[in-house]
Amino acid sequence: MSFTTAIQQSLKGPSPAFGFWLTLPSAAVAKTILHGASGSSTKFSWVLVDAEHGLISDTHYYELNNAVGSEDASPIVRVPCAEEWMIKRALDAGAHGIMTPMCHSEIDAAKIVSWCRYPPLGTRGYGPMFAPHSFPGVNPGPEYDEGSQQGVTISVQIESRLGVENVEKIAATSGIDVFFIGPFDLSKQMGVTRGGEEHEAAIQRILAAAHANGKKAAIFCTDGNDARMRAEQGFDMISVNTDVGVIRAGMLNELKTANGETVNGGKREGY
Ligand code: 3PY
Ligand code: MG
Repeated sequence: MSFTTAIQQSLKGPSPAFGFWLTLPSAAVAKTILHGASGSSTKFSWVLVDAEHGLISDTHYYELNNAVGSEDASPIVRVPCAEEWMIKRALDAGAHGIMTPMCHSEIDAAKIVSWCRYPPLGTRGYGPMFAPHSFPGVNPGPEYDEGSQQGVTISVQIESRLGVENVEKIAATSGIDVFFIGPFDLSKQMGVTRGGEEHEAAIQRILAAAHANGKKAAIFCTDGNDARMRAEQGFDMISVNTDVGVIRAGMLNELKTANGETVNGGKREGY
């Protein structure tokens, strides 16, 4: 069995790799969304397991990674910050990919790649007793050890003014697979309006830099319309919505309908 993941397969396909944000430490929520999506013309190929802002921590990684992996989707763990030990813990618990917030330079990017790979390619410490469990068909030992060297998807978030200024250099860093835009932080860190001209110019600069270097560009969206617009712009990987965003909006809309109010599906302002 060759080492392959749902996200890597999906990124090779003709349409964007759609995923969603998991902020609740619940395998049941993840599986409720993923399971039995076969009737649909598209499916989620990845789930962002959010240990930066979500209620998820290190102790939840193993169960969540296995739940997502068992549904033919890839768990990608967003670690709280770009540190070697945090990335190691996520990978050892079976993440198919990692995401790090706030990548500001090519020096940051090169370190992150090194932390994801065993020597001689990098400095990842060895001990993947549990990592293969979330990779269907991948055996412990050489199959995981060798396959994961290139098979783990490495994403860095560009979401600061410095990150945008350095994005062409960061995008040229070998080993980073995906440049993931965090639009909320990007607007706050740049001190510009989200959705305004400067914000959008920065987003387009990141997209262009990724593609000019043969890399994938990804973005966080707040609903399906936002996601469709980014798909039409050529983004390769798109987060459509969050678990809590959908639960809250869905429940409030049902309440409005029950109360005889019009439901217009308006865009929300936050996560
Ligand atoms: C941001 O918008 O800042 C993100 O990191 C997406 O979650
Ligand atoms: Mg962010």
